Amino acid sequence: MKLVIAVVQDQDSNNLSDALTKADFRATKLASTGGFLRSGNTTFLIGADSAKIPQLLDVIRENCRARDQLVSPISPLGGNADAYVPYPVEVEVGGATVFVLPIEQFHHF
Ligand code: 2BA
Repeated sequence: MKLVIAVVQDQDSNNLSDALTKADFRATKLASTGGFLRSGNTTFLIGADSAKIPQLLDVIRENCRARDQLVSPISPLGGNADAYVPYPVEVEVGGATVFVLPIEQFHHF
């Protein structure tokens, strides 16, 4: 068994929830915040049989798409202004950031 942790954009989280339920995967959704953009995203915890991980990755891939997002830089209060970029910068936020971890034990009481 594996634990899959998937960080996805909020816009994709409902579609992904529906698709996971349809494909018979069980998941927990957590509200999270990206460390770089400091805006909301959604983290899914999904426990699944090792043999079903390729299918699970397909479901995530099919329901999460990359988007460009503008980042407004924070002005350097008292810091070094030399490297400060005063205009918004566009970054591509991925479809999904996925970690697959081994599970030592699983209990469901
Ligand atoms: P954020 O940290 O808000 O990052 C949003 C997007 O900003 C990233 O998209 C990436 O394109 C860009 N970015 C992040 N850090 C950067 C940096 N130091 N310099 C330049 N650009 C940077 P994604 O890579 O698709 O990541 C989407 C979200 O997935 C992240 O939101 C974060 O919440 C999570 N994430 C990504 N990599 C992670 C990791 N190694 N560990 C934990 N969470 C991660």
